[in-house]
Amino acid sequence: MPMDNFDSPFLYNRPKIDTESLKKAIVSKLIFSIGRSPQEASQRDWLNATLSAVRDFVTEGWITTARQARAEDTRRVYYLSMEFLIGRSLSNAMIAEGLYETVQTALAELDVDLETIIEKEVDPGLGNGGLGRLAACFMDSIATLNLPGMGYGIRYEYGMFRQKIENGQQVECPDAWLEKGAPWEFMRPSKKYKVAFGGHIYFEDKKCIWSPQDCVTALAYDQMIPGYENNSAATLRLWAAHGGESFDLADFNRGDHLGAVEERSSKKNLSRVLYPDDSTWNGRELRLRQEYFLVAASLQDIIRRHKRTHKTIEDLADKVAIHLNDTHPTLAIPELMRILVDEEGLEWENAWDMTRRIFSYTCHTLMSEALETWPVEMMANILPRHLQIIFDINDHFLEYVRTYITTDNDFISRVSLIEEGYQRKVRMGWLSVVGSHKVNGVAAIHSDLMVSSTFADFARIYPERFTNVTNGITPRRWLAVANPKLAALFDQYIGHQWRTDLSQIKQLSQFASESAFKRAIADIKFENKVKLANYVKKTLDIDLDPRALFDVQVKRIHEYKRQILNVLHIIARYQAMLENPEKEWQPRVFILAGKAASAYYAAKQTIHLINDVANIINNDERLKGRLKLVFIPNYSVSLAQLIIPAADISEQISLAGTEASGTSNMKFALNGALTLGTLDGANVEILDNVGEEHIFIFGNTVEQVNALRQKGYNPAEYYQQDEQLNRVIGALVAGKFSPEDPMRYTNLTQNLQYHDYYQSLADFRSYVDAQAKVDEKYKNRDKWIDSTIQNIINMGFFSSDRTIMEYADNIWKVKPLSTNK
Ligand code: 26W
Repeated sequence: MPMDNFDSPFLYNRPKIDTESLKKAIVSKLIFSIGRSPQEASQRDWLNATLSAVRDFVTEGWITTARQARAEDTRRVYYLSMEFLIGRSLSNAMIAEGLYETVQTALAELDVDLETIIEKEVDPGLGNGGLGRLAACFMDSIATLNLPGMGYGIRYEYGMFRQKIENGQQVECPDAWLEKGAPWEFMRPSKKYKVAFGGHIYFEDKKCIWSPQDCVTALAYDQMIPGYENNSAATLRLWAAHGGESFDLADFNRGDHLGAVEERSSKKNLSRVLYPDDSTWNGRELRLRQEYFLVAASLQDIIRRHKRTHKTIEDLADKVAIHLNDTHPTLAIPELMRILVDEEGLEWENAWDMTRRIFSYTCHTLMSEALETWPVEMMANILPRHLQIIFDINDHFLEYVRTYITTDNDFISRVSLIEEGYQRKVRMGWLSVVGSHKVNGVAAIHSDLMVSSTFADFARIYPERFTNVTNGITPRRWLAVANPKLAALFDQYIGHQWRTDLSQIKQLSQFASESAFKRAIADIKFENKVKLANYVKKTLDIDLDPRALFDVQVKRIHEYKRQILNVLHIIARYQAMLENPEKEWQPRVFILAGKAASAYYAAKQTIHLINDVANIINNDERLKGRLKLVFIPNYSVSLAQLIIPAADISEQISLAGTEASGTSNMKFALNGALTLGTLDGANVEILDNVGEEHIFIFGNTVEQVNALRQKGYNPAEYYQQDEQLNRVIGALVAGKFSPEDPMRYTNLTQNLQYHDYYQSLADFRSYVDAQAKVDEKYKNRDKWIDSTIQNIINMGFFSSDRTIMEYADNIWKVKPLSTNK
C-alpha cells in the first residue's frame, strides 16, 4: 500500500507549532480551501479555515494509527451504533492536540475571536440521547487509549430535529446540519458498497440463493476522533445512501415530519433522517431498512479489510470483535451468517461458532416498549434470506434448550426468537443474546435487573454470558472542554494527568480544606452560572440571579424520568412562598431542557406545562425574583456543555428500576453539582463513591416500587393524605396555570390521579423533604463547597476510559496499539 510508505518528519516528536506558522496555515486554508480573502471572510469562513487547519494536525496521527493497526495485525473491535452524538469538533480537537492557546493567539492577531467562531460550529445531532452520547464518549476513549477500534454509523442528512418553543409548545424543525458544510469529515469515494433489499430466495441443491429486488449504494464518510495528546486518532465511519429525490420541508413542518419523509422516500432515501424516538419502538419499514443498511455496509467493509491482509476468512473470529449498541444493529448476526454460509461456503456449525465469538451486545433499557421486535411479514418482504436464517438459528437454539434444560412448553415459547400470535414477530433482544458471547447492562443495578427480569429465562440457559459494565463519560469533553477554568485549576494543583487517568482527581483531596482552593471552586461555579444566565437573558429575555441555587434537570422528556415530579415540587414551593412571603426563602432557579418524541403526547404536554408554570411564576412580582423557572429550548451536546458546569443541583429523579444508567448524572457530579436522586441507574454507584453526606437520595427503592405495584398502587391515597400535594393537584385541576384554557391539563391530571404509572405521587413527600434539605445545606456555603469537592474528587470511576478498558479486557479481548508518541 502506498500509504504504508508514507512518512513525514512531523509524524514523530512533532514540534509544537508557533503562532506565526499557525496564522499562515489558517490564512492559507482561508484562501486556498475556502476561497476567501481575510478582508472579506465571514465568521463562518474563519471557522471553516481554522477547522481545516486543526484537522491537518489530527490527520497525521490518524494516518499513523491506521498504519500501525495494519502492521501490528492485532484483534480489532468495531462498534456498531445507529447513533453517535459527537458534539462540536473544534474545541475538543484543539485540546487534544495541545493547540488551544496557540490557535487563540493566532486568531486574535488576525482580529478573530476564537470563542465567537466556536459557537458557530454546527453540532451534529446524529442521536437521540444517552445511547448516542455514550457511543461518542466511547469513541473518544478508544482514540485516547489507542485501541484498535472503529465506529460505524449512519450519516443522516437530517439529525435530531431542532426544537422551538412556540406558545409554550414544542415545534419540530428539520436539522439540515450539512447545509453549512462539514469541514471535519473526509469523503471516501473508494469505499462504497451495494446493499440489497427484497426479492426472493430459492435453493440450488442445498445452497440458498437470494435474488434481491433492489439495491442501494452506501458511501463512506469518515470522522476523525482525535486521541488526547497521543498523536493518534480513531475513525468513525458513517454511511450515506446514494441518490434520492428532494425532501419537502413544508411537509416536514406541517407536523407528521417522519410520515412526510417516509412517503416521499424512494428506497434510496435511507439515510435521510434519524428516527427521533427514544425508548419507543414503532415498527416502521424505513427504520428496518436503515438498520440493515448500516449492518450490510459495515460488514462488507470489515470483511474487505480482513481479506486484504489475511488469506482466509476462517480466522475472522480471532481478529475481529463486533459490538452491538443495543439491538438496533442486531441484523449483523444473521447477515454475518449469510456471508459465511452462502457466500464463503462455511458449514453452519462453524459459521455459528465464529459468529458467536465475534459479537457482543449491550442492553440499554428495561422498558418493555423499547424492546425491538419486527413483524415476520415485514422482514419476509425486505430481508427474506435473513428471516430464513433467523428461523434456522431459532431451530438450533430451541433444540439446544430442549436437550439441556428440562422445561415446559411455556418456557420454550417465552425464549423463542419468534413471538407467536395474531402477528408473528422477531424478537431482536433474544436474537442478540443468543448470537453473542457476552451481554452487558450499563450500571450495576440495571445489570442485576436485566438478569432477574427481561432476560431471566436466558440467564438460566447461559448464566456465564451476562455481565455488567457501568457507563462512563469522557473527562476531556465533560471537564476540559466544557469547564476550562475548573480544568485549569486542577492542572495547577495536581498536573494534567487526570485528563487521561481520572482516578488521579482524588489527589485533590489534600487541598479539600484549603480555603484558597475552596474559594477558587466557588468562584468558577459562579462564573459558569453568570455565563448561563447571560445566555438565558440573550435567548429568552429572562433575568436569572447567579447567586440563586441553580437546580437543573436536562434530558429527554419521558414519563419515567418524571419531569412531572419536578414540576409538582415547583408548584408546591410557589404556593408555600405565596402563603408565607416574608420567610427567608432560598432563591432558586429551576432549569429544564429536553426534547419530546414527536408523537409522544404526554411528553409534549409536560413541556407545555413547564412553560405555562414558568410564565406564571416568572411574572409574579410577589416572589421578588426568588423563584424562577426556565425551559431552555433545543437541548443538545453543546447546550449541555454550557448548562452542566453551571448547576448546583442535578436532578436524577426517575422511578427506581427505570433508568438503565444515566450519564448526565456523572457529568454533573464531575462538574461539582450535588445529585438529588432516586436509587436508580448509576445514581446507586455515585452514592457509593461520594458517600451519603454528599448526595440527596429520596424515594422508593426498586423493591418498594414492585411491592406497591403488586398490592395495587392507588395514587389517590397519596394526594388525599398529603395536604400539600392535594393543593398542588387542586391548582392543576382548576386550571390555575392555563387560565385562558383551564381544561388544558385535564388528561395530565387525570392520569396522575388515577394511574400514575411511574408513581410520582408516591415519591412526592420524600422528594419535597429532600428539597428542603437541599435549601438547608445551601445556607452553609462552606459545607456545600465541601460536598461539591467530594463529588468531583470521587468521580474517577466514572471515566469512559475505565469503562472502555473493561470492555477491551473482558469482552472484546483487544489490546492498545504500541504508543505513537
Ligand atoms: C428503537 C427505539 C429506541 C431508541 C433508542 C429504543 C431505545 C433507545 C435507547 C435504548 C434509549 C437510550 O438512549 N437509553 C439510554 O442509554 C444510556 C446509555 O447507556 C443510559 O445511560 C440511559 O439510562 C438509557 O435510557
